[in-house]
Amino acid sequence: SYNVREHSYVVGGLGVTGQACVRFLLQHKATVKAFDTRPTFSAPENLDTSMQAFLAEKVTCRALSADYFDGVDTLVLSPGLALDIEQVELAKQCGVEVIGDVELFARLNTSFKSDTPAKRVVGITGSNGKTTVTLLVNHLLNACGVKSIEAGNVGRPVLEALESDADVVVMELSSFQLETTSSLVLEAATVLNISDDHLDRHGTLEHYVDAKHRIFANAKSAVVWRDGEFVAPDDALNVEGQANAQKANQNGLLRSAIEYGLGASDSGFSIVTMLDSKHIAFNGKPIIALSDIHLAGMHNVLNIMAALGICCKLGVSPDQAVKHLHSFKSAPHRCVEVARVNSVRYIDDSKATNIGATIAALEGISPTIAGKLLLIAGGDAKGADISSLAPYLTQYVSHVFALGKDAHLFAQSFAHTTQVATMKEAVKGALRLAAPGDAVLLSPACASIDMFKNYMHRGEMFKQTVHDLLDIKQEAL
Ligand code: UMA
Ligand code: ADP
Repeated sequence: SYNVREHSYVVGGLGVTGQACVRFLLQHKATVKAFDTRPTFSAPENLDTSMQAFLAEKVTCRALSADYFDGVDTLVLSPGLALDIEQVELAKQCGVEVIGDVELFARLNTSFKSDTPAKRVVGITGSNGKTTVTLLVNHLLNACGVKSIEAGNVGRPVLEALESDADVVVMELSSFQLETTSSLVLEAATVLNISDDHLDRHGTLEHYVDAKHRIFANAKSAVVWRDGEFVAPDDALNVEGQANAQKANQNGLLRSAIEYGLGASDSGFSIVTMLDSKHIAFNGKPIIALSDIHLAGMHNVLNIMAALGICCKLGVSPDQAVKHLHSFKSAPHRCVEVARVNSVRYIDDSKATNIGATIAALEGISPTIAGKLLLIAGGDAKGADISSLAPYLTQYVSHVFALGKDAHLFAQSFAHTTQVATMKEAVKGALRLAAPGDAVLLSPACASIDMFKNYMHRGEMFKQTVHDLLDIKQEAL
């Protein structure tokens, strides 16, 4: 069994993950010190005294000395830090094992408390929809009487979930977290979809798909989008992926998979038409009408199917789970209407930080509006090929207001583009063109960090600017 007291740790990076790791390791009396690569790193406020003492004494923000890893056996690396930075190179040269907090969770989950059984864990990854599906699974399970908690990329560090009293952990896993994970046992795993994202860090699509497919390595079952590319355990791109696929097959992963899609099928989830209305069906039997679903867009129908499939693998039947869909509130900044004035809708989809998400928003929203679609986009494209958006812009969008570092890429891809310097300029420009029936959509296809603190900040700035320019009083909402 794995005991943290028998190891000596370095925690790399002191964001949400790093702080949770330090707190956990200190509490369980492990030997630990930490580094952060930001010279400007400053300790957050309201820390307990042991954390304050730790931060004062045991944190290095300068270059690491050659003997820094002497006596250390494990580096727990934050997902925001890449595996090829010099600190990690040094650790490897010193024979130190590099893992992430999810791997630490995996090792501890089997042996953490002798009196409580290991938590059952399900894992959700993909380019888009992870948070939605994670929150939805968690909601449905709790509504059906299974004590579960959401954790991982969704925001709660996984070690906090380990110490919670939940029986099930619904884990959102980013490709960065999966890169440093090798022994996580999952009751069910899914790669929702794959589109260009984070290629600035993973280099190629092969590496990105590879990282995502690590989710299947120790999974007992898979939930698979029938029409998706690179989402099935045996649909990998290169040798490492193929080896994983073979291992997965030996584990019976494919045989036990639940498939889903928007076409017809007798097994898994599908769409059937009954009395002129479309329904989600499970094993051929209708379970809910699409008209009874309040989450906008067909991409959300896929998300719901994936969530129902995962619940199913934890013993909650789709019939039972589907009754609680209506009480699910989607997370903010994901295709949320923030104002409607003179029959113009203002929609915040700031969470669309890659091309796939923006395409889903365009396809999902355009059938629901009578007039034109005015798009505010741009930011840091993270190395993605913005020109691949061009056909969708041509089909759905009448004008783009492009912001940020990579605004020029939009201008190069789509003739009806105005490059703007601020959110205010973007909203003003859209207001000038908007007529009744139109929608103004913020769905950037890019990260926000070049101009905003994060995507939440960008979404709030959009809403605030819309409200200011339209003179909407907060109380009136
Ligand atoms: N950083 C440094 N030096 C350091 C440590 C961090 O420069 O020594 C920078 C990183 O480059 C990054 C930022 O600080 O820009 C945060 O990195 P981090 O590893 O400290 O991140 P955490 O605060 O620990 O948050 C992480 C996830 N963030 C990332 O993977 C970048 C959070 O996902 C997650 O909620 C949290 O762990 C809990 O598990 C956020 C995210 O943006 C929402 N994820 C990306 C995405 O969804 O696209 C992958
Ligand atoms: P993630 O956690 O993977 O970033 P979110 O659920 O936060 O996913 O959604 C991010 C963005 O992707 C939102 O703009 C949302 O509208 C869009 N989106 C959600 N589900 C899907 C899907 N299945 N396919 C494509 N885009 C999606």
